[in-house]
Amino acid sequence: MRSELYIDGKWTAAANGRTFDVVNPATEEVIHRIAAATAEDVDTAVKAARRAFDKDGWPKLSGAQRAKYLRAIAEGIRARQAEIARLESIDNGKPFPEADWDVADAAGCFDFYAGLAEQLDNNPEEPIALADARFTSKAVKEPIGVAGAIIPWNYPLLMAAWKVAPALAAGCTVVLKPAEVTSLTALELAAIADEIGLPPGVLNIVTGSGSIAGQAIIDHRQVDKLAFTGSGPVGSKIMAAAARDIKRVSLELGGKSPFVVFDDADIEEAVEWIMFGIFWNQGQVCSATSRVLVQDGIYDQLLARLVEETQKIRIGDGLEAGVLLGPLVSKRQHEQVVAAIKAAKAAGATVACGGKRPEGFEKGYYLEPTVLTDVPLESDAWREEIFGPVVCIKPFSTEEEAIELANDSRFGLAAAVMSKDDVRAERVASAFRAGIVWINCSQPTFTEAPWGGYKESGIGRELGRWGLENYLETKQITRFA
Ligand code: TAP
Repeated sequence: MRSELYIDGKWTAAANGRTFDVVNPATEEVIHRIAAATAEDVDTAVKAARRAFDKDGWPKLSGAQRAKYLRAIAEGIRARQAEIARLESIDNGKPFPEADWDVADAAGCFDFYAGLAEQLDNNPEEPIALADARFTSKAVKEPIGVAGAIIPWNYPLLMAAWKVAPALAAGCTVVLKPAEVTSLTALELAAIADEIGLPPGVLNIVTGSGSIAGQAIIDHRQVDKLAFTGSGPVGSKIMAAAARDIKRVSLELGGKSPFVVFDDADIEEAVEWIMFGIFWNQGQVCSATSRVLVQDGIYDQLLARLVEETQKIRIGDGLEAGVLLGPLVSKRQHEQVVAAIKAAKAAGATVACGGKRPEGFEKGYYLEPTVLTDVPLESDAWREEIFGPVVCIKPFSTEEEAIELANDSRFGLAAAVMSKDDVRAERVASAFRAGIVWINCSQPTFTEAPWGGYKESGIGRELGRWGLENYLETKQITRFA
């Protein structure tokens, strides 16, 4: 396990020598200590990234040359997939098979953006037809510069890949801050970048707190672009900081995504997707379909099956074979989710199952998967992101009512609909005010497809070619005669 900052191609302690503890959420034990970056460390990292961009020539490499580095990183991740997945599981709590999946996905993300980096060479400029024939014009794409990336704890390595891969493919250099509670695998990414010979300064990883290291990144004048995934309040702070010197910003924030199930749906299939949509990763997923709306013809039967299946979920340490639900990521997150369930009950909701620490688990941040009914429409449980294994389920009668309830949210990250009637499913999909819509499923995520939200769920799109655009400027070059 690495414990130092990775700045300018070197491993280094924090300027003031401070460290923070890494806690395994399954056991509550301190398993490691990591350097806590200061503003001075962030400044050193940004200056290294600046030099790598302005002087050392990273953006001047061809896309094909950068692609070689990205593919080598992907290979490096794959070569240690099981080891990295194990670290992810003991750091975040997620079951090992989920962590293993994430690590493979992160490698795939580097491969995908290697392909897009190569394509930049094929289309270096776009001719523009002008009405005035005395001029000729073209548009070219150029990297923005130094990107500051700040990521959350729910998909530690994958979120790093979603930021670093497109940024490096575009020709940007990066200073990345992982979440304090899950920094281990970002440091492994730095180790891999180092091993494959990524030039110094191109990727810098500064571990530490949001209020010190994160704030220093967003405040730094020499950072050109901020890419953030996390909570709405921090997203707002980032936009405000970016406004001062007009940094480019992309934000992927929270959600309270609806899942509308019509009464022609297969109940068993619906139950499976509902559970996947809220219990995967302990429900700590920005796009989790946490508000389930079920047409009244099948509501009672579906609820009974959902409760029955939810109670069968095997809870335990993520490294234990067969475990489907690990602990929540931290003590703080556990307390917040328990408080949200308590508040839901006080507001009138009924706990159909779960809602408490499972029996036999004295240690670890465990929580039973929870189904809430009778949740008042105006309550926080219905409106605010809980970010835990807690689903609210409600009946509806008509398609219009379902759409109105689904869209009645300040968020708009994702939405799902299930029906055997394809025309209806497409109609509802187009009525949803959300950036990602799933028909007859929930949560599948593809590196090739755009990811991001409407309304307060964020700005900009990650993944696919849209993810690359996040790190590119467009320049117009016009010639007279
Ligand atoms: P945030 O505070 O938003 O943390 C996300 C990242 O931002 C972390 O790396 C964090 O660092 C950093 N950060 C915090 N304050 C910052 C600042 N002033 N300047 C720059 N960076 C800063 O999320 P959280 O506290 O971990 O979780 C709170 C809630 O956010 C959760 O309950 C959940 O509802 C939501 N959340 C949403 C998502 C997604 S994917 N939408 C992901 C995680 C959490 P530190 O963690 O090191 O302080």
